[in-house]
Amino acid sequence: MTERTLILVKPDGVRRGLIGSVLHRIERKGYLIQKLEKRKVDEATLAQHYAEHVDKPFYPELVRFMTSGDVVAIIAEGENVVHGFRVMMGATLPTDAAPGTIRGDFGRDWDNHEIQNIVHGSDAIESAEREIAIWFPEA
Ligand code: IDP
Ligand code: MG
Repeated sequence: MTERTLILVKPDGVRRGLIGSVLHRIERKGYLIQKLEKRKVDEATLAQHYAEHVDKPFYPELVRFMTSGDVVAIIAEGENVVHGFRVMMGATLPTDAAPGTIRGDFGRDWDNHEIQNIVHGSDAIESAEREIAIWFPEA
């Protein structure tokens, strides 16, 4: 089976009208968009998705940010798409993210404790399958 990854356009990306820009980059890279849905995420789903971060000091801010508006959940498909999308995404901190990456081109620091970095992408094949089961149980 071809590799799949879970991508989220986070609430800042949706609010700023960047859904199309993110989709365009996924498609022009040659990856296939297999599933796509705009929705709100509740705290229980987020706790599953960010299981590795629930005990971190920044988690409350992360919840506030991720529940502040709609997100777009995407399954993208292609050879090496998990690593490939991480490369396209750029570093976690938008100010550090290289120009040419999604976070580097569209992100910046803002005057609060949130890291508003436009997108999420699974960090390994196992995380991708775990996250896909959370967001798209039928897939
Ligand atoms: P990643 O999204 O690049 O994989 P992670 O370290 O896994 O980065 O963190 C997940 C998400 O949690 C980040 O994308 C960011 O939105 C948020 N986050 C990470 N560290 C902090 C922090 O120190 N303060 C606020 N939010 C953070
Ligand atoms: Mg991560």
